[in-house]
Amino acid sequence: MTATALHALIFDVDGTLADTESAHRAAFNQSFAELGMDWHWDEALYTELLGISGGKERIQHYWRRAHPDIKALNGQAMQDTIDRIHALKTAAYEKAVQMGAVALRPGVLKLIESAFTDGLRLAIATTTSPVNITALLRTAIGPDWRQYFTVIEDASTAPRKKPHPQVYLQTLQRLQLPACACLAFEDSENGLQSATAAGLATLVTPNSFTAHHDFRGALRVLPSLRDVSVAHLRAWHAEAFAGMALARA
Ligand code: XBP
Ligand code: MG
Repeated sequence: MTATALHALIFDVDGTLADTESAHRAAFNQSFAELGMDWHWDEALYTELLGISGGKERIQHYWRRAHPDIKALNGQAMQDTIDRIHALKTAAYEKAVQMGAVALRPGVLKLIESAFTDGLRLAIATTTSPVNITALLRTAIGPDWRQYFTVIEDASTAPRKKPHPQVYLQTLQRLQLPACACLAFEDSENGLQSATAAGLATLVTPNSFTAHHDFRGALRVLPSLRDVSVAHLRAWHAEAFAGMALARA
C-alpha cells in the first residue's frame, strides 16, 4: 500500500449521509407523548441538544438540566426510563424512515457507488443505533446496501460517543489502515473533533442543525457532496498528505 494513496472513505451517518435529525427529533417527541411525559423538544432546543452525541446520552442530559430535582429517582430507575424512551423513539424513527421520511443528501449515493467501483473501501463510523443505519440505507439504497461497506462501527460497538475518537479508531483498526490512507466525512463539530482526534483528514458538509458549528481543522467544508467525484477526493487527499509531509520536513 503506498503511504500517500487514498484507500478508504469513512462516513458519518446522521446529518452526513442524510438529513436525519428532523426525523430523530419527531421520534423523540412522539416517544415522550406516548409515555405521557410533558417534554417537547422544539427545533431550537434540539439544535442545542445535538451538542450531545447519542440519543440516550441526550435524554439524560436534558432530564438532568430540565429537572435538577431528579435526585428523587435512583440511578437504575432513571436509566430504565431512559432506555424505555429510547426504545420507543428508535421504533418510531425506524418506521418513519421506512415510510420515506428521509432521503440521502445530494451526491451521496453517486459517490458511494463510484468510490466502490473505483476500488476504494467504504466504512461507517456513527454514534447512532444500528437499526437506524439499516432502516436508512435499506430504504435509500436497497436490500443489498451492506455490500458497499467493509466496516460499520456504531453505538452498539463504540459506546464512547463523539467527540471521543473511539468509533473512528475502531473503524481504522478493523480496516487495518492508517488514518493517512483514509478520508472521513462528517456534518458536526463533535464528529469533526472525533475524526480529527483519530488522525483523519475530514470533509465536512454542514446542515441546518450544524451550520453554526466550529469546523476549524476540516480538510474542506462543502455545501454538500453534490458533484464531488472520486478524482476530487484523491486530489484533496493528496493535498492534505503533502501538507502533512511539508509540516514534518
Ligand atoms: C448522530 C447522533 C445520534 C442521532 C440519534 O449520530 O448523535 O445520537 O442524533 O440516534 P452521527 P440515536 O454520529 O451519525 O452523526 O438515538 O440512535 O443515538
Ligand atoms: Mg453526524
